[in-house]
Amino acid sequence: MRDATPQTVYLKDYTPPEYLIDSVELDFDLDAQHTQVNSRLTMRRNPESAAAGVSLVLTGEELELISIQLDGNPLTESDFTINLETMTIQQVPQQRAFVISIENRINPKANTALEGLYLSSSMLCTQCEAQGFRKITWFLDRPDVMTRFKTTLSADKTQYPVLLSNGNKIGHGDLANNRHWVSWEDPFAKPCYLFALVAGQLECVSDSFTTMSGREIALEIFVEQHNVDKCAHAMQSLKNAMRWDEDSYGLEYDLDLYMIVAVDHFNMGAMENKGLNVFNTKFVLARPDTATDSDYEHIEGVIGHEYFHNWSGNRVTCRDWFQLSLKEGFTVFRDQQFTGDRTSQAVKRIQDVNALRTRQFAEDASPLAHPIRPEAYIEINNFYTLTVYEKGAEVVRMLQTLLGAEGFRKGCDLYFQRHDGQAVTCEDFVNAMEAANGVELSQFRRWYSQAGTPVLTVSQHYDADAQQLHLTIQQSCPPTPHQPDKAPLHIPVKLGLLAADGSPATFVINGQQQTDITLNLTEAEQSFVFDELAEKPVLSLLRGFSAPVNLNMPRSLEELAFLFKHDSDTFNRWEAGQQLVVQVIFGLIEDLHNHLPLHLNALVVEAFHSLLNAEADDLSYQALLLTLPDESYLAGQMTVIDVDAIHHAREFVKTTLAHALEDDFNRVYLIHHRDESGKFDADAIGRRRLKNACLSYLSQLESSDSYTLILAQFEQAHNMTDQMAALSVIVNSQHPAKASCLDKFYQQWQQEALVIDKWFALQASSYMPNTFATVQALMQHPAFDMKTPNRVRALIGAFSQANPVHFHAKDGEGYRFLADQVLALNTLNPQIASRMVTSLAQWRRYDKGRQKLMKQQLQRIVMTEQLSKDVYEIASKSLA
Ligand code: 0A1
Ligand code: ZN
Repeated sequence: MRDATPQTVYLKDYTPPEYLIDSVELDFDLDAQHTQVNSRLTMRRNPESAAAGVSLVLTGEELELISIQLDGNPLTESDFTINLETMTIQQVPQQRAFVISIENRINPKANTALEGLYLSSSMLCTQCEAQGFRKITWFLDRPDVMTRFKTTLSADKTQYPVLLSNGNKIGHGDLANNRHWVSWEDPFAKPCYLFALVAGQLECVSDSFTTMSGREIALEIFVEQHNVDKCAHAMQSLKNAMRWDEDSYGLEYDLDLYMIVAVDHFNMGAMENKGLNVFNTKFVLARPDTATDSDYEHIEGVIGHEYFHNWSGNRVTCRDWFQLSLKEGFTVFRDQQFTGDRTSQAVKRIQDVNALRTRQFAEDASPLAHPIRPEAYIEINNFYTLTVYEKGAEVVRMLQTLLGAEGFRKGCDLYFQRHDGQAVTCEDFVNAMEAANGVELSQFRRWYSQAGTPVLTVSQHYDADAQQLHLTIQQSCPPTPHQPDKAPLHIPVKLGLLAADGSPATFVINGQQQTDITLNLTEAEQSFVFDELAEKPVLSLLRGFSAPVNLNMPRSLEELAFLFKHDSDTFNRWEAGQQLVVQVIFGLIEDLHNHLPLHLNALVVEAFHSLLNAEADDLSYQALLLTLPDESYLAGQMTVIDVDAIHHAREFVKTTLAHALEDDFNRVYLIHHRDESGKFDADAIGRRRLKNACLSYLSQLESSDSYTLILAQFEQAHNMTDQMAALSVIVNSQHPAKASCLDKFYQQWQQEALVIDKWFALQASSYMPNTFATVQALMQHPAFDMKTPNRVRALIGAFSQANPVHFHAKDGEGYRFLADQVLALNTLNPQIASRMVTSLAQWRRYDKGRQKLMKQQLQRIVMTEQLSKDVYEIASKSLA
């Protein structure tokens, strides 16, 4: 909990560490409530540090000191001082190495913040990123202090038969009183945020992988016994990731052992601790009847992400936490490429852009906006954001676009070669890209320091006499906190032109004949001329979403329908369909505001009709083409967000399409409906996606035929994708069997925590009336638990982040409810509490009435005593 004024940490204040820790020996005497940690730090002064002074400041929080020695001599009260977050030893040797030995005690069971050493179910585990190691023992808890770790764990043999830490197992043995010990040594120096230990009754699923140089790596996944049958997919994913990193980046695994442990209680998705990843069970466990196709994909993606960190994060790590995007943006980019290669690049790109535009763009447009390399923070855990991760990945993708795949790879090779074993900065990454390619990227660097989503305003003019297309693009970027004015960015803009028959149009630019091009936008306004165009072309701009920007380009519905049919760029074809519907929905919202009757433009019906009757080879892509823009995306496009009108207009479009194209939806549903449970190839997944997209439209009919079809799917499904798809449309309709289906589902799956999370989330995000009462009732459900982050996210998170209509109820009950839960979570788990506050951050985007109600709750939160730094930072910045 915070003291009176939480301190802000600034990037500009960075100085190298005054001391280094060359090696550490850690001994843990493990117990759920009384764990003793003995550490032996071999240290020396850092020759790179310019600081004067002979004292040593170690970080430590919530630790009970037993003893401390310097070079074997006990220190007394006058030799050191301890406050909330530090221990200062008055004097340490300056000219030679010295050893600090500390004994301290911690209580894992009392640790509900899930940072440091904690208890998850009956298992002990650690989470040290970003600054959790200081809750284990006093240390130099900063990523630029890299240390060789040797760790010995001792514990009761019955309760904790498995004892794991980083690196290689170097010894084990029995002790008195049914206890035993295991020693581990990690040969690679690492920052302490990559330290991990796990102890518990765990089963091991094992396999092996032969690397490109022929080394055999043991692969081990540790889970509780009842989950042993849900590890096969994670194991296969790990092997796929290892092979992919060799093939795509030439990067090989370095230890002889790679371990993954799945835990029920985890604040995030997973953690890349060296050789010992700790995962949220959500991203490991899968069986066809318990996990959906999307779950399967996410598992492979997260397993890949953590594995890729072994190079982009561990072998080359961050100098300080402001550089977080150095490892996260790059690693997200790598996992996106991996998933695209494993599934469909077209589909993956659309999913990623959709998530970026609905969620990261909202962050960029809020008081919490920050550059991918932030300049200040109060609590670093608040900066594991969509901006650092997802926008960070877009910045890396732009580098690849600008340098080409080969040039980018050369840059990566140089980066890993130059910096292996070092803690470096985003600047070092860009420097390597420049040096490997002989280019200059100074303007591009602004992407690291400027926040906000740029807007490109586009105008075009076709000159028939000159057979030329003139294109003018202006760039601007709205003000963000502490950044009222923005300098122009270097923005790669990919484009192509279409001829009247839909085929690619050839054009001449800079004397070269082409069918597509990447323009380098560097000025506030720039014009481009495309020659030798005998007829007026249709512009397909920002292909593949080549930069994370908003486009302001007037286009007719006819032009969008044309691109939706013909664009050869899969992203822009999907995007044209989205923008077509967006424009139509905004027209409907205006009609609603003017109390006019609603009519759906025939162009939309026609576009969907021909889509449903066209041949398609990527069915997952086809399903995306059929999916209407999310309500949160639509909200992001409105000056004053009107959640009710958005919902009403979107539902109107969906229902009207369902009535107009009922036969098509039924036919396509039946073509693809078959039982292929257990099959996860692209075709089977695509068939399920397309079929379930049709089912979702058919459910809008609220007819006895549609009820029968949906219920049959629910009852006959042998895979979670189909069962969930059916239950989801049942919950969001007036289906007469709703209550019994929900009940049946619960009875069927009550032993499977991850499936019960889905059951909570589905109900919390329902648009149907009475949802708020349901949410309140679910808070009292015996299966609800505030100490389990997955459950909190499933109920409180889904309600506040995925249910705009009910969360933003006019009377403010949703806001009050959220603030109540934030305050309850504040003491239990500040990280989860502060994540929940972010739903209120966008308060300025709503009408005056809602603004007032949201602001009231933020103020109520800020005024609360004993507020954690995490919650204080988000709530106070939201109000600023
Ligand atoms: N580095 C991990 C994410 C992570 C960050 C913080 C955590 O605890 C506060 C846990 C995990 C990743 O990117 O996967
Ligand atoms: Zn990561």
